[in-house]
Amino acid sequence: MQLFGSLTSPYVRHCRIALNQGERPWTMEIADYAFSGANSPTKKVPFLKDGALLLSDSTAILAEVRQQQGRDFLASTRDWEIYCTASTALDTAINIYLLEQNGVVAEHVPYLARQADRLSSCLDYLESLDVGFDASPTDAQIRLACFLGWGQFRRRFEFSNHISLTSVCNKANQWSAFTETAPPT
Ligand SMILES: N[C@@H](CCC(=O)N[C@@H](CS)C(=O)NCC(=O)O)C(=O)O
Repeated sequence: MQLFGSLTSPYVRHCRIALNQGERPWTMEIADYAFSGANSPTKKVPFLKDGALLLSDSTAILAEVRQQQGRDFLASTRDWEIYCTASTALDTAINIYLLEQNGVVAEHVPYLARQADRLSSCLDYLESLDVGFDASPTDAQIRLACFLGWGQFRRRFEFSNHISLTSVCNKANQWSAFTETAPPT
């Protein structure tokens, strides 16, 4: 089983955590922009190859990995809501980041102002859900921690005034499966 991606991607990080929790051997293959563009239909990372099987989105990868492990992926509607909201916030933050790297300034584009608003309202909403971070965290909690960790790593957004989100981050940073997959500094 081969996971293709970068060591800085929060989606790849979530998949690495899940794969490390299982027994099956797997390898991490570093894929740059050009490689993912040529080898994945989504032109994104992560993607996974397992024999003839190709999975090109972290959610499909996680569903498959958890099924192979005999574990729940997202066991409740509340878990889905947390996972999807954290993923939307992450997509939004990364979209703004990549556009800025390409010279697009958010204030000059109305849709990007909406994206910035979306990121802010998702942070407030996730705070209100009081998600927590268990000793054996759910994939909803892991996704939220990967999102917040990426925001801190890239200094893309601030949530120190969000008590519940700060607590998720602090607890995740005491979990070895999370710290072992931290982006390289
Ligand atoms: N929905 C995808 C999102 C993956 C994603 O956005 N990956 C970023 C890296 S963190 C990427 O490869 N972006 C390249 C691009 O947008 O061209 C998933 O969950 O796997």
